[in-house]
Amino acid sequence: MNSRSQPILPDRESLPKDFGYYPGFLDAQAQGTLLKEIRAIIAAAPLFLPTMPGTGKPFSVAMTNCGQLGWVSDKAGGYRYERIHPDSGAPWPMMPEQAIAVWRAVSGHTALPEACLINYYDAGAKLGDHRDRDEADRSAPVVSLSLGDSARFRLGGLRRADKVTSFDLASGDVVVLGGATRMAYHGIARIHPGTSGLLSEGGRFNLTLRRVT
Ligand code: MD3
Ligand code: FE
Repeated sequence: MNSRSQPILPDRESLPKDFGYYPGFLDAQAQGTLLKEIRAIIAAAPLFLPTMPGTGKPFSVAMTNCGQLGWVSDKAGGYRYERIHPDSGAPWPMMPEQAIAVWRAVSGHTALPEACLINYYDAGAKLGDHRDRDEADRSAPVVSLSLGDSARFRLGGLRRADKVTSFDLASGDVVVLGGATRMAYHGIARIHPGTSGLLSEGGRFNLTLRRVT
């Protein structure tokens, strides 16, 4: 997709029943407000590049967190949740009330999120297919909010070999991964540069709200 072509939308019949898909859930004003909150979080807790357990190879996606717990990874310690930023040692900034309001509206879960991972994709960043298995509590859904350039999202099944459905996530879209889809393989194949004017620098933010403990 280039900035002139249309995003790929999912065939809604083919989506798993426990995949919640809310395209355009955040309007332009809500996206702008949330973006300001993200800018303030990054000023206090700068984006960092996690590294792979064992190899130390850096991710192409830059990350930071807000909330009580944040996801981190490095060569020696591997994937895990921590209460503090890996570089500054400071506690993570508070989760924006607006993000918590989205969780309340779509998660169907009474307990509030403990962690909010903020991913930043520049034009060349991608996230290989994986499952989210670093949370002790996998009964709660994961709620994802997209801001900025569209991204080609890949949703597979519980096994790596299962069929993959691909479609674009656009600025303002919210998706909810509950039930069986909570443990499905998924990834971001590519960013579609120039598809949103929200970020002056281009690229895409994704927020994932989670229960961890
Ligand atoms: C499907 N993030 O942070 S969000 C991640 O757009 C992650 O940054 C991607 O995968 C991103 O772990 C995808 C949508 C998402 C999040 C969690 C899922 C889809 C999921 C968990 C299970 C299945
Ligand atoms: Fe994931």
